Amino acid sequence: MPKTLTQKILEDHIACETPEEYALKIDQTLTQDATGTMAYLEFEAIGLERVQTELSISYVDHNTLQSGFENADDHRFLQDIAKKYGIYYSRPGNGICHQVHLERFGIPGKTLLGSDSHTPTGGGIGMIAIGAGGLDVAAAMAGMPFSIPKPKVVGVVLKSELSPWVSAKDIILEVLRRVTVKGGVGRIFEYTGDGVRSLSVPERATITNMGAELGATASIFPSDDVTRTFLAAQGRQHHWKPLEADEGAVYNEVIEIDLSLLEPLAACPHSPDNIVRIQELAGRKVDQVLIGSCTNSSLKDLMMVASVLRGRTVHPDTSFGIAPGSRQVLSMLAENGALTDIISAGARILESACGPCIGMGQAPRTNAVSVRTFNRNFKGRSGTKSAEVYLTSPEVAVACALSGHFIDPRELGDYPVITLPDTFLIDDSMILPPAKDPGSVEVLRGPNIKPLPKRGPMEDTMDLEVLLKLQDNITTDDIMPAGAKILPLRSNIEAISHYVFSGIDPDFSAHAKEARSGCILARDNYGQGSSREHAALAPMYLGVKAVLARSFARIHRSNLINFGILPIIIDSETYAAVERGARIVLEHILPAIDGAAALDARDTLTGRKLDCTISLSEREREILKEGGLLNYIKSKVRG
Ligand code: MIC
Ligand code: SF4
Repeated sequence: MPKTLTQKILEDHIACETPEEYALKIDQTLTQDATGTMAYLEFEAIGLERVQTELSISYVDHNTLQSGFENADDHRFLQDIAKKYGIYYSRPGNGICHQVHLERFGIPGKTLLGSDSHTPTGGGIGMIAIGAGGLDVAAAMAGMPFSIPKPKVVGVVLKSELSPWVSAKDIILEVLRRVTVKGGVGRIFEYTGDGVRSLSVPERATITNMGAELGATASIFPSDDVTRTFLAAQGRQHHWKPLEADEGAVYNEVIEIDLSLLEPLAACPHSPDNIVRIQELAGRKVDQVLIGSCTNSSLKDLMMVASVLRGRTVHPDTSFGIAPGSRQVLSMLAENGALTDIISAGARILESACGPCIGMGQAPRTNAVSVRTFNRNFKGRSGTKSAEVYLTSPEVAVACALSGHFIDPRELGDYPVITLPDTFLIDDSMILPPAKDPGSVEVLRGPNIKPLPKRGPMEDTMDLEVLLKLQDNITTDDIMPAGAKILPLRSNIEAISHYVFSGIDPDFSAHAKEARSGCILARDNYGQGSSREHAALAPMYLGVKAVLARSFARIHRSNLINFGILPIIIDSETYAAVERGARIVLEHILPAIDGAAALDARDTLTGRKLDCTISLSEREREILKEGGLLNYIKSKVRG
């Protein structure tokens, strides 16, 4: 039976299998600082002396704006922990985790679990790379397999080639247009067809990166000659092996895209699937342009940008910033002179880090139109609530920066010819190896590093106040905002809990604490976006015990279970019948978790019986009964 590439890699990694799930052996893990501090506190709590993976690496790229001691304390802690437990440490300034991982560590055919939702970027090099909460990554570092619901495999057949000025970003925006931000849940997107050959590894990675915005478990490209060329340029040809789907492999669903018919596109505010053609926006004023992020900051992207900028100046009314994806990219731009073109054109050069993508600086002005090559444009994520953020390719972004308004980049004339060198600049001196003698490492913990909050075993009865009634597609940025002010508190749950849902209801935290035990009511795709487990952990700390929604985003649903919060499925009628402020009593929770009885749920204000179900895998049942994954792991270790 011919197999898909996804099937082949998954089968190579199955540690055990149930009718609903695969538990996968994880070869590599990555963390970034904003999720990493918690993940390593959790790894410490598991109590092992060394990580059990083939490779684990800790990147620092999110919290690099050091406006107080907090981030610097976290960096120190991460560096010591890495040294002690057998983890590589990529220092701040070395680049964005996904870009650096692709350049220096990704290996075709391997599995990668990362505490960042854009970990699937690694699919660009032929990995099954999956984003997860920090606790799941801690468990993987401890050698435990990682479970995923058996995915549907979607074959995305790319035909023909892109026209000039149309780029990889437009391919994934087209997929988002067709599939939407919830259409990828439970699926792995496997790219095939003759169009694949014309895309370089970083271009493929732009596409797999934004598979996260589809809600997909992962996205993957074959490992072919293009992959070999990329690895050879990185001095890692020995990591290459050919990998592709068998001829005649059958996919659960198929999407066909004729690349030659694509046009430059944009995702309009405030969702990555709100897609229009650039031509429909033409002429609208643009106040800010930012190029960078793990989606579009490779050498090729920035060489193209530099060559368009050469000899030109940014529009006087447009603020323009560029954050190269890695130190390698930045150094190579500096060496070949492209950086001078960028600087001369008036761009502000930002650190090789996430920066404005996660609201760390460069918040646009009030009511601004901001064009970004990033992957998320959720309301308020830029740091300015009234800003309108559009997501585009670097081609569109640079054209807008020069003209000061939306413009189809095809109006700029001939597309620049970019030839990339056969060998890239390799300097791993900012990647620190772990200590040979871990016993000698002392872990410094600044005052920002607070112990993990705990939760006891699951209760059988709950009396919950409905703290909020929300709509579809609530993001983890809505639940637990990021940005320069809040991100530094990621290792301090008490402090960060004050900001839970603060963009929606500034009194939420105080109110939830007062209510003692509460729940959230929502519609579809609750918890889309980031992998931040703080969006479950901080609500748990405030007494949130259940979320009642029509459906959940994959990573957030796992995070809820990992922290002992019940993910309860409701129908539209129940949603309509329950109001904010209502009290819901849940009874027979434990048998309901076991699947042995129905969950008994009542709205005590109206007396109405509510239609609520909990659908769980065997493993999830055990975790929830223990009150979360950490308790579960400890109970396993105790035997
Ligand atoms: C993001 O893009 O939202 C982040 C910041 O990278 C998050 C992780 C985090 O919240 O720390 C992600 O995508 O998982
Ligand atoms: Fe960083 Fe933005 Fe990528 Fe998240 S999406 S890892 S914040 S660059």
